[in-house]
Amino acid sequence: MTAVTPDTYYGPDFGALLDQDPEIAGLLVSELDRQRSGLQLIASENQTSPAVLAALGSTLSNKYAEGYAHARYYGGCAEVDKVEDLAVERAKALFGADHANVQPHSGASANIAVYGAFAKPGDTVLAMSLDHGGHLTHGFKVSFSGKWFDAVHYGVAEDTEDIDYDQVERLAKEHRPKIILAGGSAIPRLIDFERFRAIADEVGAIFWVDAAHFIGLVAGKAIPSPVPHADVVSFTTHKVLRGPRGGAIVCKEEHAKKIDRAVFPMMQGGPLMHGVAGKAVNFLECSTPQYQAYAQQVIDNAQVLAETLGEHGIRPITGGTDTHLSLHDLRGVGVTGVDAEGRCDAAGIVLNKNAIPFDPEKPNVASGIRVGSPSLTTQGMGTEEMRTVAKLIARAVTEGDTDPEHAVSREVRAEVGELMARFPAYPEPPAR
Ligand code: DSN
Repeated sequence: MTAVTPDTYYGPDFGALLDQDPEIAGLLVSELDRQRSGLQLIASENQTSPAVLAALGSTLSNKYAEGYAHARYYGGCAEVDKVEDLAVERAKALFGADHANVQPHSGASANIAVYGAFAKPGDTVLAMSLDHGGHLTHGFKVSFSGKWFDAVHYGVAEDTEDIDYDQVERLAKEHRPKIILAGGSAIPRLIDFERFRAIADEVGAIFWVDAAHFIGLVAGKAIPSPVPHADVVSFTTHKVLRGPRGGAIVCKEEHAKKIDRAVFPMMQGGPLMHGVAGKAVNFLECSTPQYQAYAQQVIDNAQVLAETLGEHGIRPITGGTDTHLSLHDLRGVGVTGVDAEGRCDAAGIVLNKNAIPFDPEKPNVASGIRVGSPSLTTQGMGTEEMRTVAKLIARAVTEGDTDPEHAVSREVRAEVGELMARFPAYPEPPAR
């Protein structure tokens, strides 16, 4: 384990934490150590910058700022008003949006606000089913969204494994939903926003895109944007986008008041101003040519990962990916998702089991894995390394074991270690 020193962790005044609470300080360091010692392939994770971490660890955490900039319910908000103004202006510029709300604490919170703005309990919402790649908050039965709204679900077509747009249109005409929602957590292909818009217009529905997974690629201009087509776009700021953990919403001007009122006071109290500052820092980072190069590399890397895993019999759903993630069917190699996840974990490779469309297994077993390239791309790996990573995943999945002491686990872990040494996550900062 890395020695605990003030310089080890990228937070302001780590020394104070170390003195006061060595137990928690030690856990922060051992988590950093974990992030540094394995391949992080969870498609929804990334490694945010030291600058964003500094904003998150700042005294902005102390400030109550209920309301919006220049219209707060507390005094002393002059400085945080400037922070929120910057975050909002940067978000609008980055996404070409009429309006931005940067206060949602998370993606789920942002989604609650969108429902709150446009629907009442009992209203019908048309969204992608979770087992075909949607999300819990898109009407899954045990989520608030499935309990409070009448959720109707579309899925993917059996032959293409991509969104069945004809089904979306058929269900929209049949159920006349208040909202049509596009997006999800395991969709490897680009979404046809024009087609969704046309369907929503035909039935008079609000068109909402939950862009949490891919908004970072949109910010980097690597894939088309939903913003010109959708009434409202919700997203998280910590996935490909690489900002702080949090949520945000952009929308058309006509919906701005509704969205703001739904975030506060309907859904949240005071915003997390340190998080808002982190979002502002991130939006500025995303406006650079370096970020655009990263976004394109994320896609190039994901495509090579998907293709090479396919060459090892681990078939990519839809035949590949246009984005940062691929979903793989393990039935060809006779391994379940839960076993694959465990075998990879034992070999120093962190990824998640995932249901695949029409999965015969239960979700906690699953027939697939989901693989994402953002973290490794942030570490500077390119397509050559992705071929190596895919081979290591394939070896761990097909020959490995959930026992970290198994020979294959040890061998793969040693190769992972070499790769991580060449492309470290959070390299040691230069001595000051
Ligand atoms: N849990 C996130 C994911 O992994 O996709 C979505 O909320």
